[in-house]
Amino acid sequence: MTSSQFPFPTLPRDFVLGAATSAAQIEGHAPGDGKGPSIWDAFCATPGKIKDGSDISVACDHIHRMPQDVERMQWLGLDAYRFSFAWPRVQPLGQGAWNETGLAFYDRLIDTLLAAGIAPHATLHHWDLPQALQDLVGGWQSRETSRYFADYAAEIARRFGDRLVTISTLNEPWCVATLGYEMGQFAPGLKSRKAAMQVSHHLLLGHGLAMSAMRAIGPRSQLGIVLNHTPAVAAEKTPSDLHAARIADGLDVRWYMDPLFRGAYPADAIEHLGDDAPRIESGDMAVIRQPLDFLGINLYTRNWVSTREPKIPAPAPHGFNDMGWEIVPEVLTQHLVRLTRDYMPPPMIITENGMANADVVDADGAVEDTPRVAYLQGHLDAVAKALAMGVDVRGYFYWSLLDNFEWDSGYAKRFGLFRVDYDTQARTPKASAHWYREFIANHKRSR
Ligand code: GBH
Repeated sequence: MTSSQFPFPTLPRDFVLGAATSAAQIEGHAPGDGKGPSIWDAFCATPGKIKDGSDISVACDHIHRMPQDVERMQWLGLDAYRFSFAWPRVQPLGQGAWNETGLAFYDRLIDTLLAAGIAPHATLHHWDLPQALQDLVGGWQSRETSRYFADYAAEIARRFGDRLVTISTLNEPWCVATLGYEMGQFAPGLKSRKAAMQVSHHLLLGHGLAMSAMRAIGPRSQLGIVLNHTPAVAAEKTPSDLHAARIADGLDVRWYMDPLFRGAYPADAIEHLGDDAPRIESGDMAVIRQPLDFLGINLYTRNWVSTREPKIPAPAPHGFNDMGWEIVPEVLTQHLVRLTRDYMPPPMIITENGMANADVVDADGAVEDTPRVAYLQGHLDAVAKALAMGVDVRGYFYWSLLDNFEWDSGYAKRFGLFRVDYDTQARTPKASAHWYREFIANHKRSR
């Protein structure tokens, strides 16, 4: 994979280049180590929920292969690695006793990263809620969970706040609420918009309570949140498409950004929701709106909104990924500019960006994934363009380091820089890994 075909974008000297994973998607189980079940274990055990019928009991077996996986990060030359703590590994019931064996794993992971010169960036909740909280109080449908989450956050800040560079409270609350409680596509699999919107509020409340609890500990880590944004674009400039795109934006981008930065849910979205709007107690919005040290943005694609029948298809000059998501690198530039203009956010980090690809393994075992190289190059270039326009973005984490458990798609969709053979657990760097490695080496030379 040559740099002449995919030229290296120029980024600032101190720009952080990394890769990301999450606990439920890579760790797997180590029987007898005290980890409690999460709602994703239960969801995987429900027939028909995971497309290939798989589960997360082994995944990438990272729990047993962590040191070698850190060596792979070192081979890539990563500045930083973003991982998540599995709440039920740390605190099996989501309240009460801490699991020292689970905490010791993350302690080793962080020290191994630091010894390798890789900055650890952690997320507290990447969707694997302790099943006990789901059973006991209905998970995020209850405000109790927001309070338990803050206790857990404080414990992590207390134990690891001297070594973690950043701590993000939540990963993608939109996915948790909407995909988990409205669409039934993710755990716990409910199908109620009313429940989903209440959940979104409790997630934000949990974020706010966790921020306060962690600030009280005074960790050295920067504290923030990670949001996923799928910018909505009207297919035609008709009142109907423009209105639909506006509502989609209100329920995705503004639903989370407005409470965090303006202290209120967007009025048009509240009106659109009617009876499904969440119940808010006095003081909640002040808890949610507190200064963030950084804002993590996950961006994969845009939302092409067409209300005409049949729908106007997305133009997709760069095609679609293996999930069927349109590839539109320029949306990343446009969206970073828009967030800066509308919210004056703290420094931003691209905490996820990547693509699933039906990778081709050659006869000699090499993994050919040119579309991923193009995606990576295109989006790093989009970040460089946003920087040139004055946006404050400090880092980029490719999703994902490894092929892994892609939630309801099981193991069928591959986002990794490394291919994982799930029979042998062998990892093979793809062409994109070689390109990213050369790009990072080139970038470091220019420092
Ligand atoms: C992330 O979610 C997750 O954080 C990560 O765990 C996951 O593995 C990764 O992405 C890949 O899925 O409008 O139909 O074109 C991203 C979730 C992806 C949700 C894009 C909205 C829009 C699809 N978002 N999606 S569409």
